[in-house]
Amino acid sequence: MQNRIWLGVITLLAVRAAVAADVPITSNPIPEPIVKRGIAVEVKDLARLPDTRALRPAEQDVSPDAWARVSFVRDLPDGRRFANDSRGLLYLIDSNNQPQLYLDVGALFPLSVKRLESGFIGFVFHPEFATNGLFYTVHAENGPGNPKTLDFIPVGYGLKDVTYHNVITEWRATNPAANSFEGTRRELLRTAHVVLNLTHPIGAVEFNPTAKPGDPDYGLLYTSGSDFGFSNGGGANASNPAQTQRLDSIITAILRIDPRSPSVTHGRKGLGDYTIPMANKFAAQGGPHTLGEIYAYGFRNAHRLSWDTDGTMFVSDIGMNQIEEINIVRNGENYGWMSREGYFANGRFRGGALNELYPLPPEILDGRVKDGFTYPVVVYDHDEGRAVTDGFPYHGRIAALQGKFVFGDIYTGRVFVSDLAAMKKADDGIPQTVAPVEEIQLYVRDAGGKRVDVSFHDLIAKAMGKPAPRADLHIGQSRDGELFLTSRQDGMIRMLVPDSGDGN
Ligand SMILES: [Ca+2]
Ligand SMILES: [Ca+2]
Repeated sequence: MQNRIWLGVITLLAVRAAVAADVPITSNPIPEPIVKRGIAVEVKDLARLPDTRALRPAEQDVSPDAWARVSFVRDLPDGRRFANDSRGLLYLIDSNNQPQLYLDVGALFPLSVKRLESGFIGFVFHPEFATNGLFYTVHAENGPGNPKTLDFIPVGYGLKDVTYHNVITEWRATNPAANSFEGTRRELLRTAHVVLNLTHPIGAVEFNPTAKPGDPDYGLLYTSGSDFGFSNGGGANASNPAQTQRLDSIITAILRIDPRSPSVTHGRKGLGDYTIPMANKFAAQGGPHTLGEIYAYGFRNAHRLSWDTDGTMFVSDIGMNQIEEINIVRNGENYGWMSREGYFANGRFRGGALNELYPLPPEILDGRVKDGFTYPVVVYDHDEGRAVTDGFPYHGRIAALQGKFVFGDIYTGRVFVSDLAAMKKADDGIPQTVAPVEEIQLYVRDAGGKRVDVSFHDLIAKAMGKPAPRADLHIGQSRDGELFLTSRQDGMIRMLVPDSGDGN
C-alpha cells in the first residue's frame, strides 16, 4: 500500500514536470528586473571620428544617418590609440585626441557594409607590433562574382550558395612607429556566408593580453564565436540547427590559431594560411573530422572577448529572442547554441521555433546531472535589453567599478555591472547559478560642474541633434584599464572617468 502511494506521488510529479517542459516560454524568461543600486559613474567625451555619412551610397549602408561607425578602440603599449570606422577606415587618435587616417581598408577591398557587423569590422595589434609591425583586420565582401578563393564553405553547401566573404588579413607595417601605414599584407582566412544577410560573421580578433612570452597562449590569435547567420540570417539556408553542435565546421566556434604560416612554423596547416596550435584540445584529441583550430564552440554570436588579470577569459554571446549571456571560456568546451540559450533549451533544436525556450529538467538545472554543456555566468533577458555588448573586468581608477565586470546592451545603451568574484563563483557546473546584475547610472558634469544624470541615448541625441533609433553601444579598454563607451551612431569615443567634481 505504501509503495502504491509513493508511486502515485512520483507519477504526479513526473506529469507536472512533463507539462511544464512542453509549454514553451516566449516572453520574460527571467522575471527579476535589473535595477540601479547606487553605482553612478561620470562619462566624458574624448574624441570624435570624422563624419563619413556620405562615404558610401545610402542603399549600401546599414545606417546611413550614423556619423561614423566606430566599433573598436585600441591602445598600443607606446601610448598610440587607434579606432576603426566600419565604413572602411582605421584611424590613429593623436595625443590631442584628433583622428588621422592610418589605413584606408575600404580602398583596398570591395567592402560589404549593409549590416551591423559589416564592412571593416575589427582589428587588433600583435603583442610584438613594436618590433614585427604585425596587425590583423576582419572585413566582409559581397560573395557573388567575387574572384577570391574561399578557405571554408559551410558543410553541405557550394560556391553557388555563397552570399558573402568574411576575411581575416595580416598586415605588416614596414615601420611600426610610423603614423600612417606602409607595408604588405597576407590573407589568413577567407570564409563563406550562405544565408541571405551578412549576419554574425567573424567580427573580433584578439590576443590574450595576459599571456607572456613563453606561455602556450602567447602570440595566438582568437576569433569571435559566430553562427554565420544560421539562426536568423534570412533566406532558405537560415534557421538551421544542423549547422550547429558539430566539430567539422567553424560555425559557432571561437577559433584559436597561430597566425604564422605553416611554411614558417612547419606545423599543421589550418583551413587558411595559419598554423593549428597543438595546445588546442580539439587539435590534440580530435579525430580526422574535427577542426583543430576550434578552441570552444556552441556560440550564437560571441562577438567580443576579454581577459581578467588572472587569465580568465570572457565572451559576450548575443542570444536569439530571449537570453543574453556572458560566458567564461575554456579550451575544448561546448557552450550550447543552438541546443541551449542561457540555462534553457532552445525550441528550434527540438524542431520548434527559434523564439521558444523550454526549462531544463530540474536535475540538469541544479547540476546533479551533467549534460555536457558549459553554461553562462551572467544572463539577462529581452525585456531588459536586446544584445549584449563587449564586457571587461575592471581594475582601473574608478572606485565604484573596482572588481566589477562592466558591460551593457548594444541596443538600449544601458550599462551594467556584475561582481567578478560572483561571476567566477557562478562558473561552478550548475546551470541555474549566475551572478547578479545591476545597472550603472551615467552622469556628466555641466559647464558649472553640476552633476547631470544621463542615459547613453541622451548623449547620442545631443551629439546628433536628434534621437538615435538605437544606441549602438560598444565598450573598449584602454592600456591602463579604463573604459571607452562608443556608439556606431554618433561616432563619439567617450570614457568612464573618476568623478571630476566635488563628489555631489
Ligand atoms: Ca525579464
Ligand atoms: Ca553556474
